[in-house]
Amino acid sequence: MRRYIPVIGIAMLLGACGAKGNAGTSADSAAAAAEIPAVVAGFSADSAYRYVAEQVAFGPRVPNSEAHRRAGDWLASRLEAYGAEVVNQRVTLRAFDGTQLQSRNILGRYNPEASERLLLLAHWDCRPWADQDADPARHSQPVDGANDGASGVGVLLEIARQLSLQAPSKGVDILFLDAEDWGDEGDEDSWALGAREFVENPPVANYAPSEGILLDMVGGENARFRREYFSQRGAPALNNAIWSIAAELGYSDRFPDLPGGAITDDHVQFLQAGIPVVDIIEFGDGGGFNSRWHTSADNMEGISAETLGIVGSTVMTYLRRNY
Ligand code: AHN
Ligand code: ZN
Repeated sequence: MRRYIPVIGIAMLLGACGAKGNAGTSADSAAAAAEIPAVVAGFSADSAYRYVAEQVAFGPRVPNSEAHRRAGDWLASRLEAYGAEVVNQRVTLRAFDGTQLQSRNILGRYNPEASERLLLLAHWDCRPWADQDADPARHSQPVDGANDGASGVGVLLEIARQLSLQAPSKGVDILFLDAEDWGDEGDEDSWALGAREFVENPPVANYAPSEGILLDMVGGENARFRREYFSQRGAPALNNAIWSIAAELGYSDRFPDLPGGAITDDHVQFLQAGIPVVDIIEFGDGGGFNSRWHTSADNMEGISAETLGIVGSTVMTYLRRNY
């Protein structure tokens, strides 16, 4: 657990501000609810769970592997089947250890001409090493990435299916990023290579989403999602709106209004480019990730349809109300 910085002092201050903002927002929406019925967004937790299982069934989606190639084709074909216009960004990226990663960012677009756009994203690659495993013999083996990778993508595939049933009125982009997890614990810049490439060389001309939501490790049993530090600092309005919807839906126990860690993840690349993107990522009471993280136990046994449903319903409700 070395890659988030304990910023408890500052983060607690932000948490206090966030709580104030939230109180105002819930009062406003309670008043509005008396006049217009709240949007109840459709989202199937069981469907999201199946999309996680289907990814895991390919085997570890480690760049340069056959499982990775086949899963990439499957993800693009799913987005197409759900009515998105798909753009593939294929690029060779150099990892910190010199490995050339045959990478593929997969973008699925709804209403591509709309200027107001919500970007939903998750990484789809798997870490090649279970280097947090208690058994050193397993450190050289890849992870299944059921939670770390497949969970966020599974929720987004279900959102794509929902959009095929009811099209959004504005723009929505679903982005599956590659080469997030081939990183070095001691080097912040070695992670999120796919996100860096996408932000620096977008595969779509003049690409400028209004805002975005990153899902990372959103399938753990009984998972808690605290307000991630960079998200709250760089995109407070969006973060407040998401935590407020979660509370409204009755999920305050899973989305506690508490500061989380400062996590180097795909969203940081977007924040640095001035695009407000928040990270919904498990950060528990013990102050860290799921205990299966980067271990051989990050498999389907650790995946909860209930958690996928809580996160999916929260994001889907935000989407339906605003896009
Ligand atoms: C950390 O290692 C703190 N990582 C956030 C990026 C990540 C890795 N997400 C999933 N795996
Ligand atoms: Zn990881």
